[in-house]
Amino acid sequence: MITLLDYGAGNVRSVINALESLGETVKLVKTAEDILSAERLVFPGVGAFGSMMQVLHEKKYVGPLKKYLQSNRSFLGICLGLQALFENSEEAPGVQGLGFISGSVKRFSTHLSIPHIGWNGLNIKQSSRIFNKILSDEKFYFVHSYHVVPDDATVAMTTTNYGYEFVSSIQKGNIMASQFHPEKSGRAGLQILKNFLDTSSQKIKPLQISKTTKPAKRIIACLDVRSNDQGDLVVTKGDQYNVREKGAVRNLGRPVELAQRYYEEGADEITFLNIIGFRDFPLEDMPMLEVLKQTSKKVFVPLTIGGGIRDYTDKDGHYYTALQVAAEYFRSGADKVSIGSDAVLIAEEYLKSNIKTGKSAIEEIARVYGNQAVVISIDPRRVYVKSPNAVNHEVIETSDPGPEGEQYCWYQCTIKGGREGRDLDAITLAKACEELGAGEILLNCIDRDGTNQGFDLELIKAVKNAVSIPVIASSGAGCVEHFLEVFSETNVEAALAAGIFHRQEVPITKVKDYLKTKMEVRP
Ligand code: 1PR
Repeated sequence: MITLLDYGAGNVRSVINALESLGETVKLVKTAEDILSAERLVFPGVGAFGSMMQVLHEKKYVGPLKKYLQSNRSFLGICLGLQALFENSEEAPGVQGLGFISGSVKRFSTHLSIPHIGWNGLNIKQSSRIFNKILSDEKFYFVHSYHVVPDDATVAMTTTNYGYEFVSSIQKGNIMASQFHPEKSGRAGLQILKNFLDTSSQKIKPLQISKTTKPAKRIIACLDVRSNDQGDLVVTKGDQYNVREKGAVRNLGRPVELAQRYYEEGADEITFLNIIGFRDFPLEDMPMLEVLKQTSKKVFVPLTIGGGIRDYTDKDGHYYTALQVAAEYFRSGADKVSIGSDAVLIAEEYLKSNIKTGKSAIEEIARVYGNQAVVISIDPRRVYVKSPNAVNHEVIETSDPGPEGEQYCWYQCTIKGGREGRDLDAITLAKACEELGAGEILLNCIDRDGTNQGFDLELIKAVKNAVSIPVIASSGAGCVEHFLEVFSETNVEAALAAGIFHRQEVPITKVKDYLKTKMEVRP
């Protein structure tokens, strides 16, 4: 039996699933007494430091947590559960943490994209049973904008490099805590959890003396999901967003099975897009929630879900906010939500006055679940123009001229799965969404989608250069060389593909094998 502290924000389901997959029974903390009587406690913090401490105070957990830590019983903090152990955080000035470790939590100050999202390595600084059977080139999943700075460097169990070296986990007696997410770090992460649970095992020597770790480029498998004409939920794939062939919706497999296959083949993340979510109310579309629940029991890498995340009034007149819709997805196992159509409408409204209301779906979900949990999915289409001043949009010069020899183009945002073009360009949308608090951009391209012709590098460069949050390049991957091209010619952190994986033309293992001698990828 292991006790887990869920204070109500974020995806604790994944931690529970990971522990249960290792044969543990998980007991959730319901009262302060549960903390005091626990023998092993896991604290997976998600969201923001200030709101976490507020909830811990409201539930009267702060005193019991401090007592538990002082008693030196087995403890594992994850992400914010590590940061909570410190005295304070730049994220919430004036708010006191648990103060178990002296030091503070600071925001990253680096030229690299913030949040630090993705897979990175560990420099082991303290021997610990937790590294049993962990290979030295293993990578772990990070997602954070802040990192801990202990006053006493000897508490560091590992460090990691992201622009500079930061402390990525600590160990003080039986208290361990990591900034990375073992529950989302595939096989290696499950091994770390297993080692934590096995309190009888011997300490082992450090595996690495000193090494500079590097963030890995991520390879993401995307599953476009919808019901086919028989009412079955299927993975489909379009050509330039048309998913029908001879009138019927293409059926490329079952969502949970395919997700599991991609996980086993080494996908660094899985994205589900409910491509007709804009039509229906997603909370009525229970199969999608079920897909997430089932997948998160078997797949231990980050899961993103998109489609239909917006405010909604159902047929009985009940009003649901986008935050409530997102909350349901997080509870079912999602780590991030992706907002498509609604992001365009939100940005249009925001750009009229440049005043943040704090009430848009982007702002609300980011406030509660953290910026890293909000991905903006952009569905742009190229529009050629004769001169850079022809339209009031961000226009780029293109080396791929239009049908009438046009040398310039802009990228028009669309909504409702490409069905409706808007008077907004992709670069302006990306910048506006970053200002509103989005943590990542999923950059599709309708012209390239399903064509196997390679990513639209001009679009990707233009958007990536306009924002400082991570960008996922999407649409058009046809061979392994296209991944090398997008990573060498642009600064994107991740590349996503669908068709080549579904049709088994290029398996993920082949992409990784090809890239591994040329750049940092997760093994
Ligand atoms: O607008 O918030 O309800 O979200 C709907 C989501 O569904 C959006 O993220 C939108 O991109 C997606 N979507 C809507 N219609 C389609 C369609 O195909 N008819 N799919 C669609 C978008 C694009 C990619 C695709 C890549 C890679 N799919 O994610 O997987 O282009 O494909 P490839 O490697 O085969 O070229 P909302």
